[in-house]
Amino acid sequence: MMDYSNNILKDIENAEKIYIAGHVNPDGDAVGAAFALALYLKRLGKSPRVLLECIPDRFSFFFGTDMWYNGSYDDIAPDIFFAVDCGDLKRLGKAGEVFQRAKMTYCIDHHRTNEGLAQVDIINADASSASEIIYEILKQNDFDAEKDIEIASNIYAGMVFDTGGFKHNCTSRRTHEIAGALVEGGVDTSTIHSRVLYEHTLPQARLFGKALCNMQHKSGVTYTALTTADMEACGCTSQDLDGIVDFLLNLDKSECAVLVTQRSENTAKASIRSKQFPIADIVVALGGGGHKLAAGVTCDGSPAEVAEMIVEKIIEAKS
Ligand SMILES: [Mn+2]
Repeated sequence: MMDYSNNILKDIENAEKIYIAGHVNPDGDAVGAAFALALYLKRLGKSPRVLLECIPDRFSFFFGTDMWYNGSYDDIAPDIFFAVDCGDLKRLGKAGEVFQRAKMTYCIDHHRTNEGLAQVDIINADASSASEIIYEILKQNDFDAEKDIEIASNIYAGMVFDTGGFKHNCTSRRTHEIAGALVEGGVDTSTIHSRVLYEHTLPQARLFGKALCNMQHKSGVTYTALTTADMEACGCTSQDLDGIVDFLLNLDKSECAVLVTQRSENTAKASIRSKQFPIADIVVALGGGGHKLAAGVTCDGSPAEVAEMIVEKIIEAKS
């Protein structure tokens, strides 16, 4: 097991203004890890605030979301800033400015492409999720997350999200051991799995249908593109895309899958997944980041153009 013991407790003890932030368009791991850490700091007598650009509705069940700070970032000058589940300063969005002003910075992350961005980097690309790393940090500082149902539930939900329900190859024996301890601690596993992975709204189902209508396949790569107009027609935003790219990847003919969605007039974000072929290098070369088999990048162009460009690069690289 990686040794996470460092001066974190001393740094926390000496700090008053503590801020925690996750990546933009926060997913279940970013929300879970951020609020698990925030609750831990609260148990230590601190009053941390969490900076996330939003808390998507389906993650509103996480504990501690009253610590979400939704005011102006202008005057915030943290004693400590924790970036969690974020492999790249750009991905902090406007919280990145707050990061720059912090006296002390920590990064707690598991993205393989993270080369370090804080004064103290706690990065383990072998961990399933940032939430799993939070569990280990607490454990090595003599705090048993499984004995605190709120922290335990947040960590469990973050792990479930990033592992796709303990299915993706980032799931290790240790991931299952931690999950086991959290289950023993009483987390409501079936509700968490449903909320994090399976519950969808009607608009999301319509968007899913649109994505499948637009689907194409070329040389082992299944891909689809959605414009802002597509999303609006279904009553959706870019927060409603979960599950689409994984569905494309699970098709029998898919070695890789690409979902491209429009983000502005002339930019589109690609989410790329692979069953085996490593895609991180292709994505990093385009200015993005992620993991060996799951990564993302924002590029100039229409969704269709960006999709064709990335699909060509994947086909070229794997042939
Ligand atoms: Mn993550």
